[in-house]
Amino acid sequence: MAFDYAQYMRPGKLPHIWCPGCAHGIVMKSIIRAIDREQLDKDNTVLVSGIGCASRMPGYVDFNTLHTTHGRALGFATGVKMAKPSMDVIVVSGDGDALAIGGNHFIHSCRRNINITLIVFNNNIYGMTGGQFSPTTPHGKLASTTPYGNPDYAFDVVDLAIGAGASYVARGTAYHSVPLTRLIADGIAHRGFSVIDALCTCPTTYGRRNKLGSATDMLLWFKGNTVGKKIVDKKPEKAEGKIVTGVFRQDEKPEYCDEYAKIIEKVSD
Ligand SMILES: Cc1ncc(C[n+]2csc(CCOP(=O)(O)OP(=O)(O)O)c2C)c(N)n1
Repeated sequence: MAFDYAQYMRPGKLPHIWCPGCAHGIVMKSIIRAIDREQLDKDNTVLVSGIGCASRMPGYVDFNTLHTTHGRALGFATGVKMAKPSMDVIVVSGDGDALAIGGNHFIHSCRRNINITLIVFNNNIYGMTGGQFSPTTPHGKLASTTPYGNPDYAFDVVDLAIGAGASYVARGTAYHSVPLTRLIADGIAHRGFSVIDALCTCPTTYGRRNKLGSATDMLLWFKGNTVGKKIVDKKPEKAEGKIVTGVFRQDEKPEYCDEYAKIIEKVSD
């Protein structure tokens, strides 16, 4: 039987604002399926975003949702989680939202290991504001603010999250939406801060300017240019020139709200 997305959608909110060919909708569907897979209670689930195209998702789905300020989604989510640790808190963020203006919240959330799942809709660009370069725009690529090629080097979201202390770190792509669902579901199930780098596409403000072909071509690029971590673990040479996908870290580590509760108990005696 076909999966019933409608049970998770807020009535009357579609059509969405995403451009034709935008992959954000695919990532949204993977998140919904992951939530369903983990059998989260809609009334006990909180979806928090900042601002951007990716950050429109809370407007469409029927959870407790917060559409906050640019870069501050993790700050708001941390407040929610600390006030109501029993709630399942999920954050959706663009690469600009999560790693430029929100970069500080990103690294400190990783460091704290608070039990929140962050999905970065990584389309390599500021989509909503017309294609300015972001911290994940590759070196040399064109953006409205780097018309002669980006002189910066991109963050590797996985390396950054691991370095900052996140206890579950994974990368998937919008082309591989079924494995992406599994990566997100495992991130939700993990007790600690989970980061899923969801590679997706912005044909309108990034693809066109960089002559990457149609929306379909951009998605198919992921098929030919990624390799699974399990394959690379056996044959490291397979990673040559490819983006590696899969689970990069999955460690047990004390969780922030648990540690905070212990302190409250200790000082309340
Ligand atoms: C404090 C603040 N600075 C700048 C903006 C303008 N702004 C809105 S969305 C955005 C970037 C969005 O890019 P990203 O987070 O990568 O998400 P995408 O739109 O690509 O999904 C910016 C700079 C803002 N709304 N608030």
